[in-house]
Amino acid sequence: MTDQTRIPVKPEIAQGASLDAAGFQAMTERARQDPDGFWAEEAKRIAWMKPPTIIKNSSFSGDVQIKWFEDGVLNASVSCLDRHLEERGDQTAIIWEGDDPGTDAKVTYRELHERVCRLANAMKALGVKKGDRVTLYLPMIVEAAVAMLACARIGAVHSIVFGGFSPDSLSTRLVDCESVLLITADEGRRGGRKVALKTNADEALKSAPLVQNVIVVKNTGGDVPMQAGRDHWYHDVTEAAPRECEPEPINAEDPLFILYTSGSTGKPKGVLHTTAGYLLWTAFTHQHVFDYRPGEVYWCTADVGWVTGHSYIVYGPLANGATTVMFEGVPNYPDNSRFWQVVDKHQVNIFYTAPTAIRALMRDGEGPVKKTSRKSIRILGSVGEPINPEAWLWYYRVVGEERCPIVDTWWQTETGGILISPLAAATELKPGSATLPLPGVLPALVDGEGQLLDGATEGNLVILDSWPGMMRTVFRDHERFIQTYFSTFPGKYFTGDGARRDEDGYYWITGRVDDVLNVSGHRMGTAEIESALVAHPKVAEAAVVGMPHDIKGQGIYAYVTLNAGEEPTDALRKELVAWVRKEIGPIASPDAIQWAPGLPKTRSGKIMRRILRKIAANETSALGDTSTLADPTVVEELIENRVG
Ligand code: 6R9
Repeated sequence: MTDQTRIPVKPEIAQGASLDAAGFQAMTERARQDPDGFWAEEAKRIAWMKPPTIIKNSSFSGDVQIKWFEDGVLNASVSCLDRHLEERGDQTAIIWEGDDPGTDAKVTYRELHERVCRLANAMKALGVKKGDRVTLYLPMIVEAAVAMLACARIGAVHSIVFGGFSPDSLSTRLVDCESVLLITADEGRRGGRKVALKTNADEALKSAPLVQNVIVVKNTGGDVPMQAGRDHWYHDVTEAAPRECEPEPINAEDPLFILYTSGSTGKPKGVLHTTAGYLLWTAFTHQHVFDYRPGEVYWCTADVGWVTGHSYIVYGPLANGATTVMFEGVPNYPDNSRFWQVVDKHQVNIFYTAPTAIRALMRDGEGPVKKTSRKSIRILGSVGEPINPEAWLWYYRVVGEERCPIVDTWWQTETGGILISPLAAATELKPGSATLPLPGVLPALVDGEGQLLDGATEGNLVILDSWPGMMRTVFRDHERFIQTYFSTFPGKYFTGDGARRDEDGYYWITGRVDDVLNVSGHRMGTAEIESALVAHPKVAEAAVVGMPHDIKGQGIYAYVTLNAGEEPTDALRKELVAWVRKEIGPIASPDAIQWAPGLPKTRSGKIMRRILRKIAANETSALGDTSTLADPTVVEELIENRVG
């Protein structure tokens, strides 16, 4: 398989789609020629209280101001709930699938509306006002979506902290945005284990004095201490609250939420998204990228603690009146067939997951997939990291049985929603490529000096102008916003990613540019080498970093996880070096291969390369912040068995 492999849109997929290839082209053209006219028209997706007359007002230079629809007034929860009641009040809005296969629930739009209103009223009764920050530290339960929308209902700004984060991480985030209310649960469930949310929260609250109230969902029924005056049971406060709550009028540019994300330096940044542009972007992209059709069941396996959960479990799907699945569990519990069992059980039509999950499942072979039907699936999606062609093809052939297009969606917490991706019903696919920008998105590649590069080339991925869904600032640190995203290449938004563009204008994301290697003067994407390694039949996963090298400047250090049952021998090590030489060329030969039973990953599944670079460089005394690691013991093992 090469870059030349193409998978055209199948007629049965294009049939009846909201956007086919011609439609996509025409839309891209319209968005380019008359952005204001185009987005004014698209803004009709939103249920406005007062429609905007001003469309776009933004500048990537100087102070960097980004405003969309600035005189419009709306309430995001009305677009996600109220306006659906007449036509689809009794349609399922959320299918909840519990960690334990025996547990599930369906919530209609009408029920969701009532639950949101009750919690919104309960929050008001506790003194929460428009503009106040509310932190959510919840498992993947329906109440998480209810709490997000209840905040939106009263104009409070939610900040979700992933339920796997430590008390320390929670308290830093509570303090940074000065939250007045925390919504949590007694315990969460994941892979058959309990997660001590309330206990963690109590610990975090010791150093977050501004939090006045805590609302606690009784989820597992575990015994947890409740502090009188501060802690309130969710069921008590919501049962006592009225079932109707007038939506607060919100300006288009008022904040909807803050989400903390880590950069290459410093403490996590509070990425701030505002209301109208974000909502419009998630609805627009959810419809066209996945070709969502009314009545379909859509499942994004992310956690609401990450941006993917915000945009593509809650806001985008609900704004489109979709049926969205919320899964509390993990792909391998009770066994590694779980994803596909859930697909069959709820007859999922659109399935959206991460390459890390695909590679993990691929490691166990086809058996667990093949014993399920998966006939309901029409569209597959991928997000979070570059998907290597090997995993792409496995996903395509084994999971989708060559019937379903894969949309490889490139975007970031900062971008609010998908920017570069195939449209399921409109784009010819190339395995491993995120393909083309969506209408209204202007990506470009620049060299190290910021010079624009033309044609088929490789460079730093920047975006030239604003789109409605992008972040507006770093919460209370606009200077850091400018510094992080607009100072490397002045006047352009710098993504931090590198990409290649081929003759057809297709983008191939090569990974964070901080991971680009320079070996004997040759630039190389770590993803390229990883992809080659993973293509070897005995390799399950690989992570490649640069290491200091006397002669070459940088050498290639590869961490390799083998498939279950494979023996890590010296012969295999040699075989892999030869394999990479063959796949990419001699310049890509790994200088060191370390067998890695596991790789250090964040809880969202991203490999922490910073740590791998330090180990490769033998700088293990200064590993830096490891608090976001899913399993810190992995690091000790790697240090012990360092090569060289
Ligand atoms: C949505 C999300 C953003 C970073 C981004 C890039 C990587 C995400 C990708 C991808 C290649 C894709 N990334 N999707 N790389 N292909 N389809 O993941 O947001 O957690 O902020 O991460 O993830 O490196 O810069 P976030």
